[in-house]
Amino acid sequence: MSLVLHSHPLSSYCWKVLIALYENGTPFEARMVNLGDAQARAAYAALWPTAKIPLLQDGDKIVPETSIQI
Ligand SMILES: N[C@@H](CCC(=O)N[C@@H](CS)C(=O)NCC(=O)O)C(=O)O
Repeated sequence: MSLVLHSHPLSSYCWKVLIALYENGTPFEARMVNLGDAQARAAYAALWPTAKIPLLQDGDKIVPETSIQI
């Protein structure tokens, strides 16, 4: 199953994880999260209650916190 990175292009925390994924050549699907949109934020908070980005998803497994993701 492929990795999904929930992120936003303007978030430097997301860049931190992207750098590691690109450096390792790890395949992933990028999904943009728009935390400024109430509906999108609520949908994302259902996945991860703190609604912080980025979030790495590996099937049913959710990995928060950039240092852990790397
Ligand atoms: N300690 C977290 C920090 C993540 C974080 O603060 N992300 C910011 C974006 S750069 C965020 O989600 N801000 C939205 C909010 O706090 O509502 C990590 O390393 O993943």
